[in-house]
Amino acid sequence: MSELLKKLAEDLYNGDAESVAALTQKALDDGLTPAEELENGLIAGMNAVGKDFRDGILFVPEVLIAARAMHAGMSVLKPLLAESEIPATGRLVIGTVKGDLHDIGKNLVAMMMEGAGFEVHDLGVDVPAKEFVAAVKTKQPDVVGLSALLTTTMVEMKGVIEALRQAGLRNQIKVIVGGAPVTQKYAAEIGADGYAANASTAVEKAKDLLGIA
Ligand code: B1M
Repeated sequence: MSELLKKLAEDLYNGDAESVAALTQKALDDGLTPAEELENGLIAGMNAVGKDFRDGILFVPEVLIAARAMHAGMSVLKPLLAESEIPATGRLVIGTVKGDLHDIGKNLVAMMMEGAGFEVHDLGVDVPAKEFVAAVKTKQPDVVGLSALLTTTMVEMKGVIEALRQAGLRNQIKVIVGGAPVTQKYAAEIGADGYAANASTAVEKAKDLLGIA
């Protein structure tokens, strides 16, 4: 891995938002692709944060500062990830489920879907089932994307699918779920149409489900 990406990951870990934004831009200027920067710089740094958070070396305030640095890097990449020369291929409503405040992965999925030509309606974080139902009625999406990062909140996904069914909307949309604790097996159990492990496979899955090449 290049020294620049290593430094990017380190500065993200340390929560230096200004440097993360500058290095993300520098790496682009040096010819690195947004995907390389994401995987080996920003996400690598955030994975190190996650590990030390789990092990009690970092605490919520430090993680929040690292998340702010992640957002700073992502905002540099956003125009590139969301750049689309092709017309919209579908409409997506996306959100992080009720009780869950993690938005970095969900934002990445939203950016990459936009980049693939989807019209994206992002409902944000901590979104109750009834808000997903209301958005399906007003925005008429083809796909609903649900994100959850906690084992305690992933169960909310089932509630959203059930609420969509009760509102008579389930058959008119495809539901894709994702987030660190979510698996293909869990997606099948709760009756989602698809599971994606990361943002680029989310795009592939959505296109697949809609029959778009
Ligand atoms: Co939280 N947190 N957190 N946290 N946090 C995790 C998730 C945790 C694994 C950390 C750990 O212990 N190692 C752990 C969950 C344990 C569990 O449930 N099994 C945890 C915990 C416990 C908590 C709190 C409960 C801590 C506390 O308060 N004691 C608390 C809960 C708050 C709440 O939500 N109610 C909490 C709080 C926070 C912060 C607010 C401090 C901050 C979030 C800031 C923000 O998002 N704006 C935070 C962070 C940053 C993390 C870690 C470190 C990083 C998450 C992240 O952004 N990763 C995380 C540890 C980890 O995951 N390694 C952790 C980078 C991002 C690009 O990856 O989000 O996985 P990810 O998204 C990926 C894929 O999952 C997938 O694609 C994305 C791109 O590849 N994906 C989808 C995601 N959504 C998708 C949707 C799709 C398809 C794919 O289709 C629709």
